[in-house]
Amino acid sequence: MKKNLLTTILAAVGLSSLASAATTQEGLRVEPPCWWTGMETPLTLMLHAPGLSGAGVSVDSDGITVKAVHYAESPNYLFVDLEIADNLTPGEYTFTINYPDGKTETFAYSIGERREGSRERVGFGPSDVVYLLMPDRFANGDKKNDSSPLTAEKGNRKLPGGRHGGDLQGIMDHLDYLADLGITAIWPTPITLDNEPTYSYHGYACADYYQIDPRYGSNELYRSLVAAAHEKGIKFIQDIVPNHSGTAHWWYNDLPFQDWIHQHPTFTRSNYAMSGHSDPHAAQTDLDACVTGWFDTSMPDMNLSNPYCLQYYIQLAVWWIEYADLDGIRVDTYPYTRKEDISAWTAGILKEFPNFTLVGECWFHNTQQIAYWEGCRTADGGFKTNADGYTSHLPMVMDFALTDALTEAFVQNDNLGYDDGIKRVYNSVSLDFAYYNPYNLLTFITNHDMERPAIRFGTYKDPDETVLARMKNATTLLLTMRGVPQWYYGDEILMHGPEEMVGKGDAWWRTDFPGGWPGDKVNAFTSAGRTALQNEMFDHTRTLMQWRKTSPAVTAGKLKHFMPFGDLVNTYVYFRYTPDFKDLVMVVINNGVEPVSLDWAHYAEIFDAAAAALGTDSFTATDILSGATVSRSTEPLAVPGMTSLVLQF
Ligand SMILES: [Ca+2]
Ligand SMILES: [Ca+2]
Repeated sequence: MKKNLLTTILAAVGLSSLASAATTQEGLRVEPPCWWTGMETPLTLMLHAPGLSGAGVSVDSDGITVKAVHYAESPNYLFVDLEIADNLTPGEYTFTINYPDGKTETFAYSIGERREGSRERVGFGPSDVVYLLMPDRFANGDKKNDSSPLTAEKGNRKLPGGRHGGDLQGIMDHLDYLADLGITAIWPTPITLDNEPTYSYHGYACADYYQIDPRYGSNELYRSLVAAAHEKGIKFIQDIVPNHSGTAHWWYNDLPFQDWIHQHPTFTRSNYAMSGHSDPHAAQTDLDACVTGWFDTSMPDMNLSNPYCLQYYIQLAVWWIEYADLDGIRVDTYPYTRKEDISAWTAGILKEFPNFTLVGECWFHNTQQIAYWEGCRTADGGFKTNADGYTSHLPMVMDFALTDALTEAFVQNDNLGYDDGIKRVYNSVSLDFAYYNPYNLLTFITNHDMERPAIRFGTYKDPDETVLARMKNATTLLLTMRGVPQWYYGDEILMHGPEEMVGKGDAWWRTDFPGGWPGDKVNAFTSAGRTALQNEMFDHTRTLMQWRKTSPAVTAGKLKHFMPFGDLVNTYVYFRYTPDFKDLVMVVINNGVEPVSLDWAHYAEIFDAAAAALGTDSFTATDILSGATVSRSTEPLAVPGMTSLVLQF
């Protein structure tokens, strides 16, 4: 996205000081902390201070109209509906609160100028590779912020579930590493304040939606990081959780409304049964238990059926996109909110940013249930709608079914049943009819909630050649198959986690990237610091990620796949191609331990169509992985066991 640099700088300078002034003024909290002219989203300020109920609000500009003031059940809130004239001069305005007892109080509020082209920003998609990292575990660029006087949990790298000190500066310091690897987007797990007393590093129990956790940095540093990433051609995705907040959130002990969160006589956990949304036979009581139960004891469950709450969550997402210049949002626990409410939330964001990408975590094990949540735009300009009339408005969902399939497939290298081995992947992809756009699914080998592939494809011991071969094949699949590949930090070096952490939960697959901390004995950010095995994995990944950017067949082309069968029972062959066949890629993944021979004639339907389009029946390719030249001929194509070919014709 091209931007007017001067405008961006001026907006940044103008907003940074004012944004913090609005949130830190003694006794009064104002959210969102600033806003912009020319926004589609209606603006409702949430004011929080003792005794606000009954107060009036005025402002020193004809260009800003206080349309309505709403009181909450708590006496300490005001919700102020504002209308901002399109021609309002960007700047700082003074609002006056007139308390019922005659007292007055003023606060400054900044209405800035939007970034040029902000509304039209285009989100991430199939041309991208998304790098998922946990900021506490990737790199520690600032040891001074490992603990903060403002936060409860202090840094302690010895605790597997503790705060290890990774931060935004650490990401900033390794942008060159990431650009060299070939990723084009970064998705960090949540970076806003999580102030739980323990186990806060994951960030999913938010304590302040408008503040970057000080152990990660500041709002200003975050904005600088996104800008620096953009300079290197890397997009940025923010992880936002509209389903729940944290018990340490500032509003938890003074809720504006009793139904701001879902409350139960005693702690009630969600039944996690998200199937009720799409199940035509579901009992309402089961569905209610899913959407109103808490995800965990530290995570109050938000009620987006409360219109103020819904508006609050729409605004905060819009605010971060505009403030930080984002390219995407990853939505945690998407189906744990009532489906009408989460749909309204998503639609509210897309109203402001029609071409933006939100990807929802809809963690189901079968394709039909995942596809229910795909609510992408259709060719006629509407949104994909299910047979029962529901649309989520969600542009992208995650292909958990493919992850399940490949997890099983790549460890089955011998002695197969009919639907075993790589056939599992073929079978999963063959269900793509359920999607409106299967090319726009987020695909992944693993994420932060699953064991790493170096564990799943091997043992609890350190990875060996077998794990490497399986992981290379899985990587070839991920980076050439349809979809938007998402990569989990450290898999490029076969990160594994120590054996003593077996059975100790998710910290096992969230270990620190070696070399990310000052004084680390090993620095795997450099080839010199990696083992031979790690370098082979890194080079395989890097080669494919860098090449992928150059291949329209893979990033925008079609897919045709051939069933693993007969002598090729554990070999997956598929083609990616542009409609004009000018870019044609043949992928061969031999998941079996034995070498195989491919008969070119079996793939005649592709080569005949390409020959007709190109006016030649001579096809010579380069294997992107080995550099070898391969020509279609009457001789069979030999593929060694446990290897893959990526032939670009
Ligand atoms: Ca730090
Ligand atoms: Ca919920």
